[in-house]
Amino acid sequence: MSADDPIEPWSIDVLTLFPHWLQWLDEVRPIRNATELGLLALRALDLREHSPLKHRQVDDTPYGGGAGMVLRIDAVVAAMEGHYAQPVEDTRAGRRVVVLTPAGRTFDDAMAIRWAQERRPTTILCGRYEGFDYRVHEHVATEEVSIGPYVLSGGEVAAMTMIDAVARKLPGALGNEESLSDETFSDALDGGAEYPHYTRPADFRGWGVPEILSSGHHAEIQKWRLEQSRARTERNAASPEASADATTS
Ligand code: 6GU
Repeated sequence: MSADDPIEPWSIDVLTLFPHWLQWLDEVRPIRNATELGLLALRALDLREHSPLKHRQVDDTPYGGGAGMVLRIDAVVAAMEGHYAQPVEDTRAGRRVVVLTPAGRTFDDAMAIRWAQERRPTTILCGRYEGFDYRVHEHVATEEVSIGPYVLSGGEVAAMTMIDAVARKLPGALGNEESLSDETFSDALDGGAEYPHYTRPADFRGWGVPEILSSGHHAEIQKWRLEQSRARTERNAASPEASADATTS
């Protein structure tokens, strides 16, 4: 396949009890660009829609007792088979099926880059309550992913976070491709923090702009930016107290 061959849009489906929450994504500029360029096809699918149970029930009390409710395996499989019109095994063989959980592997920039390169059709399962019956992880999902070391009330915000991060990696999603190569985590900055940016006015309430930026010495400016990036990376890797001190001085 040559680079000029038309490519299928990358399909990302989010299975959730609250499909309308995902509407936020439609207004995010890089995601809109990727969609309009035919690179991305996003859908929010209703987890309740195909429930075989009375009142479209999807959750139940946990075996073994304990607090909260657990999302049922039969409801999840019914939703998957209803939406994809094929056995869940076939969907699992053809798509990346991500179950969102704070106990999963932490999503990072390297993962975003890999996903955006592979463009493997993806389904993201959003849990609520105590999460999914573990058979969803064992027999439906291909991987467990978290967005960081804290617990959210559900997976929807995590799904939107990940989709935002991957969509902006697609070619043409950002107006200006340079913004990708020089941003935080990029190789150009050794994986570190982005350098600070300033714009007019040059003086605001006595708060100035580093003089070097108006010097016109491009090599010097590059050097300054790299130094700033390194210092900022170190500062924010240190204790929260040290970071707060450095940014509020
Ligand atoms: Cl993916 N889900 C939930 N519920 N909490 C999280 C998370 C995911 N990632 C970090 N915290």
